[in-house]
Amino acid sequence: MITIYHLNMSRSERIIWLMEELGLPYKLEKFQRGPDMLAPASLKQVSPLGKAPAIRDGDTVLIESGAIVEYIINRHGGGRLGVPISSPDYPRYLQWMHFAEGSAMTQFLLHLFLGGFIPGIDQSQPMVKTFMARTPEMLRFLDGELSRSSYFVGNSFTAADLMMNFPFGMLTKFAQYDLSPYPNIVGHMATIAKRPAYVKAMALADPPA
Ligand SMILES: N[C@@H](CCC(=O)N[C@@H](CS)C(=O)NCC(=O)O)C(=O)O
Repeated sequence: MITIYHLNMSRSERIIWLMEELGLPYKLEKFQRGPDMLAPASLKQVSPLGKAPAIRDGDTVLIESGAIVEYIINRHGGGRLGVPISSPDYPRYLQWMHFAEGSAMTQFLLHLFLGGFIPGIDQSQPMVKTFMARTPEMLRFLDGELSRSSYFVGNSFTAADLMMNFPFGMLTKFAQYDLSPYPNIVGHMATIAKRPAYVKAMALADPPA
């Protein structure tokens, strides 16, 4: 059985959610962020860099959420929630699967850190302004992409939606970013929030205090 090493308020919610979507059994080991919001040192016992998510499947330990999602879908999920290479939707699927961490999280974390999470950043610096302005630019682009369909790929929910949901949640919850000017993104988040597997996974990932 797969063990998920989960850190509260973190990307490891994706893996719990995926297992719930696929109806696969798993064991959950929880780690709690400290007052500094960092992971506890004990997470390094399973994940060399001390980050979440990590999973163990027999002798295999995997880190990196996108890789974990693809691994579970292909090795344990019979390809469900993935898109086959032969499908015309495959290129878009691949793009959004990687965009979530490679581009969206990179930009949104920069926004969080430059935008006040790290005290003392000079907001008037041209480079800071440039990087901050890239957030609405990216959101406009993503909102436009979601104007074609409620989902990132085709007309049904795939793992690409599961990957892309966390960056939006991170912006609203951590950076208190107002997404209301982007109705298609807000609509995407609302559609996702109705999924029973999502509701169950979020309650397990971050139970109310
Ligand atoms: N790209 C990695 C990022 C992993 C990562 O940075 N995880 C964060 C939680 S969202 C973490 O463990 N942070 C704790 C820390 O930095 O101390 C992935 O998607 O798995």
